[in-house]
Parts: sequence; C-alpha cells; structure tokens
Amino acid sequence: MDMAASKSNGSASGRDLDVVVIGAGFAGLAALHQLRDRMNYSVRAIEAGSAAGGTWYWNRYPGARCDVESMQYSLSISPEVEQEWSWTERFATQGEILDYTQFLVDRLDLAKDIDFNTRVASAVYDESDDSWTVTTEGGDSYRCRWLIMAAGPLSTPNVPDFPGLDSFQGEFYHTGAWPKDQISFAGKRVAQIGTGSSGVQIAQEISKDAAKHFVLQRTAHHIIPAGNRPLHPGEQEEVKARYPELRKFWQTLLGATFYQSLPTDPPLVPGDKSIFDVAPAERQKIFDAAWNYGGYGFQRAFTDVLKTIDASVLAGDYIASKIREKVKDPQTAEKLISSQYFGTKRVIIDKNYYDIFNQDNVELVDVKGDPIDKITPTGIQLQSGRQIDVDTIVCATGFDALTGALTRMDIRGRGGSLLRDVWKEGPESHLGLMVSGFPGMFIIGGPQSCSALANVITANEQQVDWICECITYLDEKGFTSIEPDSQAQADWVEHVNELADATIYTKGDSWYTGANIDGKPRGFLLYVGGYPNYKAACDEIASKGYDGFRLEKAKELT
Ligand code: N01
Repeated sequence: MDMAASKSNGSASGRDLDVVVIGAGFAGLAALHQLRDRMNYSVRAIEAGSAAGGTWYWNRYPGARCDVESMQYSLSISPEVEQEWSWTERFATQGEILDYTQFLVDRLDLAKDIDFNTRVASAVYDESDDSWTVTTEGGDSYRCRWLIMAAGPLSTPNVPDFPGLDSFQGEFYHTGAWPKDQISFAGKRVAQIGTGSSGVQIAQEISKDAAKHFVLQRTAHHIIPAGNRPLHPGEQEEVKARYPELRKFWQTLLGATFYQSLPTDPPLVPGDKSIFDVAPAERQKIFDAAWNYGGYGFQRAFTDVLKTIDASVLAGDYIASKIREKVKDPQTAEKLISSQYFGTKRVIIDKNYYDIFNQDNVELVDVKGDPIDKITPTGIQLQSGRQIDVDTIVCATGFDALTGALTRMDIRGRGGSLLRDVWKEGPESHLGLMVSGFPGMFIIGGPQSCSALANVITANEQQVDWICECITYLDEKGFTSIEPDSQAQADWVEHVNELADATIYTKGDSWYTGANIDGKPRGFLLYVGGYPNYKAACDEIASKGYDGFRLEKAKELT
C-alpha cells in the first residue's frame, strides 16, 4: 500500500491507516473525531477499557467527581453538540461525565472506529517508510503514518511496593482502577492509604457506613470547599447561549477556566493584585468570598499565592484557621494542617472532608511519623509495631503521572531507541507534543505541556487542533516525517524548568515533580506559564513552518 496516498474517506477497512490514536478518553475522542470527520483521514483508536472515558472510566470509585466546573468541562467540538448535553451539578460526578463521553461516542458515531478491550504493548517506528507499527498485547498490529498518544497524564495507577502486599487476605482496591461492581464498606473495617484528591473524595464515602475507617495520611494536603450544588434554573441556558464568547474568554485565563454565575462581595475575578497590596481586613474579605463561593477562585484571588512563598503561607494560614474551627479534636486538627506551601501539591476541592474527623468511626493515622512497615494477612503494620487490622485496604496513592502511560509501552523510535530509556533521567519533549528521535509521534497531555494545570479538556482540544494543522501542513507539502530538533527541544525543557522554578510548584514534593514515585527522576513535569502562553508558543512555531522541528520527505519522494 502506498502509505503516503492512503488518505481516505471514513474508517479504514484494513490495518494500514493514516493515523492510530492510543486511548479513547477526551483527548482520543477529540483526535478521532477531528482527524476522521473534519480531515477525512483513516483513523483507528485503541482503548484498553471496554468503553470510552479514559480517566472517568477507570476512576469509578465512590465519591469521584470533577474539579473543573461542568459547564466548562466539555468538548467544544461543534455548536450543535455542545447545546445537546445537559449537566445537573456545578461539579459533575464521575458517572455523569462517563455518560457524557458515551453521549459523544454515540452522537459522533465514534465506536465503529475504536477497538475496545485492547491494550497496546508496543509502537515501533520504521525509518524505511516513516511508518509506525502498533502492536497490541493480543498480538494484533496496525501500521500508520502518524501516531497519536492520548493515553492520559494520570492513568497509570501507583501501587507502592509495600512488603507483604500479596499476603493480605481481605479486599484490596486502588482508586485509579476501581472495579465495576459496587463495593460496600458497610460495617467493615477499612484502611485507606493516601489523602490526595482521590483519597479526600473516597474518604467521605467510606466514612458514611464503615464500622471503622482508618485514614492513613503521609502528608496533609490543602483542601478548599468546592461549593458544589445543583445548577440553578437558567444558569445552564445562559452559559450555553454564550458558549462561543465564554470559551474564548476562558482561553485568555491561566487555567483556561473561570466562571462566576452568582454574585459575591467582592466579586471573584482572577486577581490582579498581590496579596500584599491589600490590608489584612480586605485580604480576609476576599478570601472569605472565594472560600464561601467554592472552587478554584480561592487560589486565583491574588496574583501571587501560587508564586511566592510569603503569599502562599498566608493562603495556608487561612486554611489552617478553617480546619481549627471545624475539627473538634485539636490534635487531629493540627495533623490535618499542611506543612507544605499552599499550591506545591495540587489544591483539592471538596465537600465535607474535615467533618468526617469528628465522627467516632474515623481515625486519622499519621504514617509520616509512624510509617507503614508492611502489609500483613490481616491488615497494615506500622514501624512502631502497631497493627491495624482491617477487612479492606483502599490505595488512593495516585499515579505515575505524565510519563507512566508512555513508558510502560515499548515505544521505539529512530535506531530502535526505547522511549523509556531515552527518558531514564527524566522526560524531554518539545512543547510536550513531540520527542526528538520519535518522528511522527504526537503526544496529547504529555510532559512539559499545560495538561492537568489547565482545564484539561481545553488543553486537549488545543493540542488536537495543533496536531491536525500540523499533519495537514505536512501532507500538503509532501513531508512524511517531523520531529523536534534536539536543541529546540532542550531549549523548551529549559524554559519549562525556569518557569516552574519561579513559582511555588517546585518548592515541595508532588506528582508534578515525580517525587511521588520511588526511583522516578525528579523534574518539573508541566508547563506552568499558563494556557494562553502555551497556546501562543505552539501557534508561533506552527506559523513559522514548524520552526524547531525537522521536516523530511521520504527518500523516494525527494
Ligand atoms: O493522587 P495524589 P490522587 N505511603 O498523588 C499518598 C487528579 N484527580 O489520585 O503526599 C503512604 O495526589 C500520598 O502521600 P504524599 C488531580 O490532578 C482529580 O489523589 O506523597 N502514602 C498522597 O497523599 C490529582 O492531583 C480529581 O506524602 C502514600 C496520596 O497517596 C491527581 O489526579 C480526583 C504512599 C496520593 O495523592 C492525583 O490525585 C482525583 C505511600 N507509600 C484525582 N504513596 C478531581 O477532579 C503515596 N501516598 C477532583
């Protein structure tokens, strides 16, 4: 088959394709739709789950809910489609978002071009014809001209290597790979390990009816109220009527998200003042308004709480005062107060996490002071010798973020080099979109892009658009391969690190830095310069004919 001429209408009949997309979460669905329906390429998506949804398919643990407002958490794929779906709450549940992804799959007729229940084992580049061969764990293979990795920034669960884990005789779950069957905690003794976003959400469900609920906390995170509520009458219609204008406005903001539908005093605008430019009483008033309204307005109320240590400390102090008000036992309250700078770990929004520690069935266990020694057949043993016997262990221990989904596949680029080896000392990419030595392989939500630091759906769509334009350009000009110039890639990585170093994000341990995974190289994994600057950088490079990338034509075509 003449691969360069294989652009065809509709789905591929065989396994030779223009594009293979790995993953059918929001990024994969957007890529499949755009490339197939807007650009008429032959495309196949490969998905490990039995349905689309990505993170929302796997993270079906009780209490799972989005932290981006539902009216902003949708693909802008077409003016008609965005009007047809209705949300019920300010922050949607996992179940509702999964229903939304299924709606997209049905509405856009995507399922016929997705191979479900199929996990990719390897992707190998062939220099002789600039193609990729993708092979599944089941042994099927696909050959394509362009490869799109949409396997998710937070999709590879991290199960710490606790000694004795296999000996545990009770039930064991990880929030990021939750079973489809309903799991009951009623009357059970449950230990949860981890108190990040997933842990905080599931804790509020476990504590409802567990006989005993041990919350094993290594580090206290910063938690602010979500202010979740049903969408009030007219709210949804107003946003839908203004979608084009609002979506444009959101894209001018650092996180590509912000909307205030109810009045507050003072109004919540993304802050344009330093926290030190206002008197303490005014600062309190602004924080109170953001706190009571809920959501991430709190961390954007001033320009510097995510930038400087002094400003971040004031935000942390405000939260500490709220914890002391809420939690009756002063010792427990002090343990729940984070000693990290506000913002170094992803700030969590929630409903009533701190309240559960006033219940008799809940105990906060400090596993920084008394670390987990091993798992035993009946529970968890701490280094002090304390044995916590339980029926169920829930690991809410997070993910091998941004690189895990890619390094667990055998991805071989030019000269057979393995991506996992190339990234041994830490990932390097250009724009988070491509990696030198891996021609024609695009990444959505990759390291050194905005990804999870912005409204991830908007960030995904921006990258999909960039990739589509890039492929169109390459095909029009007859190029069969593209990869970053290694100097341009090194410059981008340096730029990303410099930006991060000037913020609070690098002043503590988190999955942002790789610190959550034993042995993972440290380095800041995300672009913190904000969505608008990231998009501008991508657009500028494209407008200059992909400056910083090496574009080549296949030997027989030159
Ligand atoms: O994972 P995490 P997550 N022994 O890495 C602890 C998104 N998300 O799944 O902080 C004991 O944040 C670890 O302790 P420490 C969101 O972007 C969004 O909760 O490393 N404890 C930490 O407490 C989020 O940031 C939503 O000291 C161990 C916890 O496990 C990202 O996903 C919902 C341990 C892991 O926290 C990840 O969140 C859920 C060990 N060996 C997730 N190893 C929403 O939209 C780890 N821990 C709301």
